[in-house]
Amino acid sequence: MKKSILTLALFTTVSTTFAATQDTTPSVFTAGINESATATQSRWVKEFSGDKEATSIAKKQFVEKFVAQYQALFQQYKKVNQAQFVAFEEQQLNDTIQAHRDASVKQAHVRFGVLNKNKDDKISLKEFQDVGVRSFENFDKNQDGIVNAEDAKLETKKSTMHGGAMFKMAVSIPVATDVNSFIEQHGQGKDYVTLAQFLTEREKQFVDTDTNHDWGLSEDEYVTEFTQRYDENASQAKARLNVFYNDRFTAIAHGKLEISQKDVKHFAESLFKYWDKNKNGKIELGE
Ligand SMILES: [Ca+2]
Ligand SMILES: [Ca+2]
Ligand SMILES: [Ca+2]
Repeated sequence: MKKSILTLALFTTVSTTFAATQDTTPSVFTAGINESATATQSRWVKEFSGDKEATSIAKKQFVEKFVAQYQALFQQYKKVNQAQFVAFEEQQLNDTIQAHRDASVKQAHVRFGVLNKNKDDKISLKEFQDVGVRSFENFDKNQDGIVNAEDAKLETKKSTMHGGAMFKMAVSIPVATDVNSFIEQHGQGKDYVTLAQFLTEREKQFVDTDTNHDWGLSEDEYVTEFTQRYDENASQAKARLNVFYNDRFTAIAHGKLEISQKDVKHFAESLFKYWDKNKNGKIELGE
C-alpha cells in the first residue's frame, strides 16, 4: 500500500512550476530535478515517507530510505566505483522513463480523441484553436484578452506545494498550471500573453505538426509530434542527470575511488542536515 502511493507520486505527470523561484541549493543536495527548494523538501517528506499526506520525516527514516535506493547495487558489489554507481543510477532512470513514456504516449492518444471533437479522423485547425481559446480563458481571469499580473492576483491559490502527488518527473513536458507559468511559457520573454499571440503560436504548432499539409492532424501526426518532443526532453534530462550522478558520487566518495554502503549513509546524513534547516531532527514542509 505504502509502496503504491510512492509509485503514484513518482509517475504523476503533473508538472508544477513553483513560482519561478531560482534556488541556491547546491546541486548535490537536490534530487537532481529542476525544481524549487520547497518542492524538493516536499519530495523528501512525501516520497521518502511513502505517504502523500505526510508533513514531516524523521532523520532515521530519511537516511534508511536514501540508503535503500542503492540496496541492489551494494548487493552486487561491496565496493562501488564511479562508473558502476553512475550506470546503476542510469539504469533506474531508464526504467522509470520507459514506463513514463509508455503512459504519456497513451495519454496523447486520449488527448487526440478529446481535441477531435466531431470524431472524424482528424483534428481541424478550428478544433485545435477552440481548445486553445478555452485554455487561455482559464488563465485570463478578468477576461480582458490578455494574461498578465492582474490575472495572477485574481488567481485562487491552490496549494500545490503541500498537495499530494504533484511531483515533477525527471522528464516532463512543461504544462502551465497557473498564470505565472502560463506567462513564462508563452510570453516569449515578456510579462504578458495576448490571445492573438497565443493563437498565433498555436497555429504555428499546428502547421508544424501537420506533416502532410492537409490542414488536419491525423492521430498519427498528433502522437508522433508529442513523442518526438518527449524524446528530446528525455535526452536532455538524461544528459543533465549524468552530470548529477557523477557529482553525487563525488560528494559521497570524498576523494575515494570506491564507496561502500556506509559512505552512502554518511552522505544521507549530511543531506538530512542540510534540509533540516531548523535543526529539530525532522524535515518539515515549509521549514
Ligand atoms: Ca475533427
Ligand atoms: Ca486578463
Ligand atoms: Ca495532416
